[in-house]
Amino acid sequence: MLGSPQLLFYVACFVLAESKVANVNRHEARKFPDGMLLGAATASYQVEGAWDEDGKSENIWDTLTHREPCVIAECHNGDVADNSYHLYKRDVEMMRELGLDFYRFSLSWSRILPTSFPDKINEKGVEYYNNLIDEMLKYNIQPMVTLYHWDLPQKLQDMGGWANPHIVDWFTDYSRVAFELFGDRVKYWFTINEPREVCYQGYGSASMAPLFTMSGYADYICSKNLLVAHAKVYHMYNNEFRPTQGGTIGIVVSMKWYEPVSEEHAEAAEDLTQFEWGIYANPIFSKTGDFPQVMKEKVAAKSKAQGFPRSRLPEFTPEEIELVKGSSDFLAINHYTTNMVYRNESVFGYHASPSYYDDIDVILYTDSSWEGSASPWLKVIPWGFYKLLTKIREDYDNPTIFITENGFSTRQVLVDDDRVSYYRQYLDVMLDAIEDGSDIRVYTAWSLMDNFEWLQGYTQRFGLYEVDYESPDRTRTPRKAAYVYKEIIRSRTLDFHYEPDMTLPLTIDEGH
Ligand code: GBE
Repeated sequence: MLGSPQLLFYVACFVLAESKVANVNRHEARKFPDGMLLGAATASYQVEGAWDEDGKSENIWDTLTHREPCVIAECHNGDVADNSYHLYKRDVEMMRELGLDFYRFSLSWSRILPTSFPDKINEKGVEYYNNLIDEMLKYNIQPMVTLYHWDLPQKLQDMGGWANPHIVDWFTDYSRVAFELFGDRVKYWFTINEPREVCYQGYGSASMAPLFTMSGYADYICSKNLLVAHAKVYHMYNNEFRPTQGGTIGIVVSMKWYEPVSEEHAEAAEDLTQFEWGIYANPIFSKTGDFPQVMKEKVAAKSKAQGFPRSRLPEFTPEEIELVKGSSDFLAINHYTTNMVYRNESVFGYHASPSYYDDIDVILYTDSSWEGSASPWLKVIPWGFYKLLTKIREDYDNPTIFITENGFSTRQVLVDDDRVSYYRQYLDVMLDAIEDGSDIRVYTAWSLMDNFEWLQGYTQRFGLYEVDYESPDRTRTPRKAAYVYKEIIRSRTLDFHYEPDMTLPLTIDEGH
């Protein structure tokens, strides 16, 4: 019977018809919910340049890139970067070309407070941010401001940076100045961008400034201080500024999805999740607060076996647990990609000990069959984003979510079909999660334009606009993804079939 050509014909017709239906459904144009805000982001050190102009003092990225220029790809640095300090009007023009609802940027601490402290406020630095904010507001583009996106004043680093508990006061004092100066016009605040990258990459794995390698010690101390500093600033805003300024404030956490290689590795994936971002989400968004239980237990057990008199993971006092719990109006997520995870005998002794990854006892990797980008770590796995959003909805009682970064890297190229495809697929599953009930209010493309990609310099490009680093005026040119994103924002619709005409310039629409 199986051999019957007639039956095979029917089966084939059925399969074709079904797959066509599935495809059409998948690619039907989809509306974004009313009120959803669509924008793009950058960060101070990555775009501003003007590293020593008008009274700005040095931060840890200035120091790193000058002291050890060639730890950065092609010995690049952010001395000029996109020169946004001087070209902010062009930046706002691009925001208008795209029709952005908002623009997320960060403040340079050492530009506003050259001594690191509020004893002296640098008028010129303040003027730059006032100009940028006012220019945006003129065209109804909301500023969303990150207080700290990795460029710590060098003096504070010399005093231990995030490993010194006094950072709580330093960060609170600086943040108060920012609220006082800009809070009349800025209604969306983010305290700290990506604590994991600040603490683990900065103090543990030497992959961000200040390039320390004290994994399993300094990274944990940093995490605790950072959470307390964040919470103090949250409560300060709440008590001293929200009553008159009426804005909203929260923390930005980088979250990958961790997929177990099979069901038997589910626990390994969950453990890793708790170490990687539960460490920041649990103290703020769980009902109990505090570091995740599994993390406390694992680090305490390892520390004991290693002969330490106490856990290498510092403890919160009961007051600190209460202070940190609930200290965010929303959960802001930066999401890019997914990793596979497993745990078997081969993991024991695999990582240096003591260290952060040795405490977790897992191995992670990206599958070689996955579609890649210009960044080795960034693979295109939209289903991971969907699973992540589902987990957050379930674990933390459906918090309000802002997607504060999502994006894809290429080399220099204007027709960036792979970036277009990435954005469409990730937005598509985000809309699936919203349909399932996730409360997602904000979506942010990383990035408005190419910029200084940290240790990768200008070799990996995330921009909707390409930046020409050979030209003195850092010419910005819209990529295909810019045309596509503009149409998404204009129509409030995700349409996989839209093809822009790139022979036409990307111009400012009426009303923008
Ligand atoms: C964001 O971090 C940052 O907020 C933004 O500043 C940055 O430009 C953007 O991502 C694009 O990278 O070889 O696997 O060890 C790991 C996202 C590099 C989180 C990539 C650093 C993901 C943290 C390199 N990761 N990133 S490796």
